[in-house]
Amino acid sequence: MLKLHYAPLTRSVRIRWLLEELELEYELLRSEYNRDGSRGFAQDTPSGQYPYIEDGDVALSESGAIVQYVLERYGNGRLEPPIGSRNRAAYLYWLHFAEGTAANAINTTVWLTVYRDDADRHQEIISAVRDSANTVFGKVETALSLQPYISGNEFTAADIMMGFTLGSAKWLQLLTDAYPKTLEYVDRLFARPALQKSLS
Ligand SMILES: N[C@@H](CCC(=O)N[C@@H](CS)C(=O)NCC(=O)O)C(=O)O
Repeated sequence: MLKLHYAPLTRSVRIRWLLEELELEYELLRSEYNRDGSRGFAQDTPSGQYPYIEDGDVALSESGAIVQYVLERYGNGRLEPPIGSRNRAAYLYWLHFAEGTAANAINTTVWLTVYRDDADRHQEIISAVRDSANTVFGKVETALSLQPYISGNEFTAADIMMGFTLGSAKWLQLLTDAYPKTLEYVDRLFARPALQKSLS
């Protein structure tokens, strides 16, 4: 059975959410997040980070890679548009945009405001990060003005990747009511039973 190394409020929520949406059986190896921000890779998992999975002789980290692996192995076509279909490119874009681009602003904000207590000495960086986050939210708002989910009319794993990122942005008060469609989208995603279960 697939094992998920999980700590609350980390990116491992994405994987638990995915597994719950797919109604797969899995073993949850739960521990608390080590808040020692003085170094990276400080977590109690084989990779030093969350999430991390073990599935037979496969071991994997990186939430985007894990999402793709789980869908390939257990998805049976669920939660992603088929290869070659109209929405596939948009799906891949948002699936990777979450960690490749959108997470940068979130990571820097967490670093400066959660792990350090001298944010007031870094106002220039904080302001640049806010601009970059607003560009991200602008792109999301535009996508959601065309369709209910990030890459089309259906809920997919790209919503799982982006939902965690945008939920973090809301929690950090980076995502404001200047982006009403994005806020409504985040609330809609957070109302899903599979995500609610993954937060406990
Ligand atoms: N891009 C990676 C980021 C992994 C990551 O930074 N995980 C955080 C938790 S959300 C972590 O474990 N950080 C602790 C550390 O590096 O010590 C992913 O999407 O999995």
